[in-house]
Amino acid sequence: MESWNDAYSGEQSFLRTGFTKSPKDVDIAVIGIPYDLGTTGRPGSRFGPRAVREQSLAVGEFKWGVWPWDHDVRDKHTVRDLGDVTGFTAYPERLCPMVEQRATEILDAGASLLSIGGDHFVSLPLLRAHAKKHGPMALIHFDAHSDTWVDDDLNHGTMFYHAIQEGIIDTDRSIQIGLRTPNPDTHGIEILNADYCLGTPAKTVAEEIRDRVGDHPAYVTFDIDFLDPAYAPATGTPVSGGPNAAYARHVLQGLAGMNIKGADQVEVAPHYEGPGQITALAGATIAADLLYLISLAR
Ligand SMILES: [Mn+2]
Repeated sequence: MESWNDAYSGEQSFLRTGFTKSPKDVDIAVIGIPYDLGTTGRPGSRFGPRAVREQSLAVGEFKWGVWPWDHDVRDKHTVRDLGDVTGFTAYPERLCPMVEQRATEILDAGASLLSIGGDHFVSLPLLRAHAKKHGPMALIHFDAHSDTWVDDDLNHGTMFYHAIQEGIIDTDRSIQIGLRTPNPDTHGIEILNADYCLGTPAKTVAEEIRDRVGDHPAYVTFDIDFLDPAYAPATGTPVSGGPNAAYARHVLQGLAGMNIKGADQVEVAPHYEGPGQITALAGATIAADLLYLISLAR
């Protein structure tokens, strides 16, 4: 009799892809980064990777794949969960070197990388590792906030400013989607704000992202607060007036075939959930879509 692990039982690797330590012979590695010392508002996203992994067991329950993709990404590529990068809670200054080193190991082994945060600051060391391999990245950034505040502080509202200063983002090929907070300096990045998105079909937004990025090596970063708090209440800095989860997924699905080298899904802080773990469920679903985008680019 074929064994079947129900979503509520068994081990909790992302999409039940199985835990391993080494990136050897892995096509796409998934890591968690349980860090929230970069938050400026409500903390708690250190619990994000665990919550997203748990909900991913339901998202990935079907061996035919994730709706509406026409195949199972786990049949096409060897996907493994490499666990969490940890050991920096009392030493936040260790976060960047530790994450960059682990990401570099994974990329040097020939694997692609999907990361689960953690607050959004974790994208900085991840981008550093990707830029070392691919050169300055086109950033495709879903968020209610620009995260490009001009500030020497290293927090989850400034890391893309620092990435721009370091030259690891190609601003001419980068685009931010869903912004709905004051943003005095765009740094030359194209912005499709939340009001624009709400009046524009997802398909059109996806086409505009494609036009901006072209076939340049791209990194997708998805802050769960891109979604309206009705669909993602459990996050550090929610902002009303955003798109819903279906819209976000339609935009992501419209990016299939782009040259997406890596991605992260960040800012799920599960202790602010109401009933139903809807934020972590949205995070897990979007992370699965990101996995498909990385797979299709390989
Ligand atoms: Mn944000």
